[in-house]
Amino acid sequence: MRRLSLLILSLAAAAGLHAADLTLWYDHPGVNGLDGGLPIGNGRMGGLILGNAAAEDIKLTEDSLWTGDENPSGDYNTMGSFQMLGDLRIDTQLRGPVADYRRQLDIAQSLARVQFTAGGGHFVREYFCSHPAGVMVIRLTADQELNGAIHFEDAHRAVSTASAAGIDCAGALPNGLKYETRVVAIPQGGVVAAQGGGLAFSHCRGLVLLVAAGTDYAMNYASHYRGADPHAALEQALQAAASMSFDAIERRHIQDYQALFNRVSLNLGQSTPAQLAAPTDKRKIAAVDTFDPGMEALLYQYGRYLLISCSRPGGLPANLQGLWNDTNNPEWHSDYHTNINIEMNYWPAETANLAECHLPLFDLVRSQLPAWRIATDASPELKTPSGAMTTRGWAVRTSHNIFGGMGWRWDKTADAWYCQHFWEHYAFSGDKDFLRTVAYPVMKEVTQYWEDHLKTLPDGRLVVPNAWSPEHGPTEDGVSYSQEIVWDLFTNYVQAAAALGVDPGYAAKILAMREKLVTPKIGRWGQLQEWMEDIDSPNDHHRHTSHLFGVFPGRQFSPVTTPAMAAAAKKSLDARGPTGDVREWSYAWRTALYARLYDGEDAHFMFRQLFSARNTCPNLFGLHPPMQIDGDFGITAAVAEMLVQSQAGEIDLLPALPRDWATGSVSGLRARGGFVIGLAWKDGKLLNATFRSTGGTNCLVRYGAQTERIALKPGEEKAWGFGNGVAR
Ligand code: FUC
Repeated sequence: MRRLSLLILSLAAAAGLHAADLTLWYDHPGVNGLDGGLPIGNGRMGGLILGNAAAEDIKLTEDSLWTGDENPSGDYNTMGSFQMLGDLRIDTQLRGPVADYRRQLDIAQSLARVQFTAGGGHFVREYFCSHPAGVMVIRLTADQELNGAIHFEDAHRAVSTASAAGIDCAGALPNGLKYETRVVAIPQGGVVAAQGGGLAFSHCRGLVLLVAAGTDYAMNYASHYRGADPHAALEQALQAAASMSFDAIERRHIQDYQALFNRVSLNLGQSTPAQLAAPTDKRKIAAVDTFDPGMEALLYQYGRYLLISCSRPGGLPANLQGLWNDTNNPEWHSDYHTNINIEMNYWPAETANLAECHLPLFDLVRSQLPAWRIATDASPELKTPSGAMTTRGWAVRTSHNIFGGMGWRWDKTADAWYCQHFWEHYAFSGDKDFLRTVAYPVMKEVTQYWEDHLKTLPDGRLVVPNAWSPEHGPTEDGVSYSQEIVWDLFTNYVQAAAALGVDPGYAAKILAMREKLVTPKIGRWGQLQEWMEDIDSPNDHHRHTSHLFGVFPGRQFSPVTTPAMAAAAKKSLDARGPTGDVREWSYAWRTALYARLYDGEDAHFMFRQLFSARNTCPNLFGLHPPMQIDGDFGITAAVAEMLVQSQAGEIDLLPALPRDWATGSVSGLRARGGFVIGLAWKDGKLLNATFRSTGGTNCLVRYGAQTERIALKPGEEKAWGFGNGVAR
């Protein structure tokens, strides 16, 4: 690679962000909450904006509003469920029919907006949910007087009271969880008065609403997952917000949001004027078959927008619906589903430069461990191969809540899958404090669990006993999904111990055990076997691709290190195909798998399926019902895998660039080892690359057959140029 003395091309400029490409917009209100509402959130509190002109109805949520408890039975029916907080209704008296309607979500700024004309007047509504202020803010403005009413309808029938200070609604769920919602209305001109549990506003030039909500949930087993009554915190947040101007709260919100969002830009080319002119719901359908570069970049960035909006330090992690809900009986309880879904939610966190957003997952898992240990120790299903009850470590079922409660079948190796996330957070950042104090204790405990629970076959090899390849096939020893996850755990554990310079003897023992793990075989039709016996069918189009964990998100197999296994994985993946029992998250996983197998065309094909009406709603959420948000996050992770990979001890540039993405640029993608990467390419050839060290000092860079070792000082940035471009 030739070093450029001058960085000719500024990657940020090359990215040429077009505001139109970062806006979802519609010419009509949303029909239902989850599939039509535009999601806003500040990590803890969420809203779905339907945008009806005369009668706005915002579906409000708070991430800790859950029924359920520790659920010792493990019965899925009694585990509890994520709830809806309530409906915030804004009724406006409009004269005449509505015209020139537009509803939009600008993900470059995290602002939603509805505008229309009616009765000769022009009306605008702005909505955002501020993380620093801890409140949702809504502003109504018009070029004529605003008159109407505001009501909050609690989803659990708690009664609202109203006074000049606003609406207050406090209640408790059957599990004793206390919650409260408050709405403050600040008129510009005109008056606001209490009326029938709500507020009436009249003769206003504008109206600002501040909404705050909270519960007494605490992520702490010792306090039975209960903490302070929410009232005081709500009062404080509302008073602070009310003392600021709308513009000042909005400015602070945008700054806070953009500090995360602006870290990554992606440009895959220019959409046509016709594509840009189409509303998002129509545009996305067309994008299945006709390449729409702006729409593809939008879907990538939407995953980042959603993660910033629903997973902020101090709050709970993204659940099966992120942070959004429109019912008290969501599908699958809107739970934390361990056999793909919650992990997929966090696949983009590191590569998409949102590492802080990963933290709620670690907080929740650690807070559940005392309860999970008790349940694990008590379960006869989790005896060791010698018949003893568990004494070290923990396991987790397929579903869990936020109170230490779990439901459905044990997902035997999900404990080790969770450990992968703790490890990855370190692998990208090199943060030894995090590794020492947070990740390593969790990883070591789960390693000990597997030290105790692996079964020795007569030939001395080790298997996970009685496991299930998620939701597919028999329950038996040595299924590839579980073998690969334990391989991943042991590999990461050994590296973690070495990085910290601790437990060398134990790490050596674990490394020796890893070498004895049964690894997947190549079967009769050349496939990577899902089970120890060669029973995979080439006609099986199951939605899960669990046996390919070792390709992605694992790192056991790759075209460079294990070409035969990579070829077998490709056979399996091709056979699973794009049709049959395939869901939006399945396409995201398949996209990432093809990317890891250096197959940009198939990756891109799978990616585009997410635009189809069969897979996503008009608001680009996973299809409803059952609504799941995992695919939105999974696809963001998969796009990064198409552009930069770093799992194999080297940084691989443009490993799976599809033909349609011939010319483009990206900046801000993170790579393991402590690097931030920017790339620009043209006609399928790399033009230049920048590497910024965030702690990393040395890495091997691959571009096709070429490799080069680069050295950087922490904080240093270097650029390489390639003239007219170099082919991979
Ligand atoms: C996965 C799927 C299920 C369901 C669940 C929430 O485990 O296999 O079908 O979508 O997620």
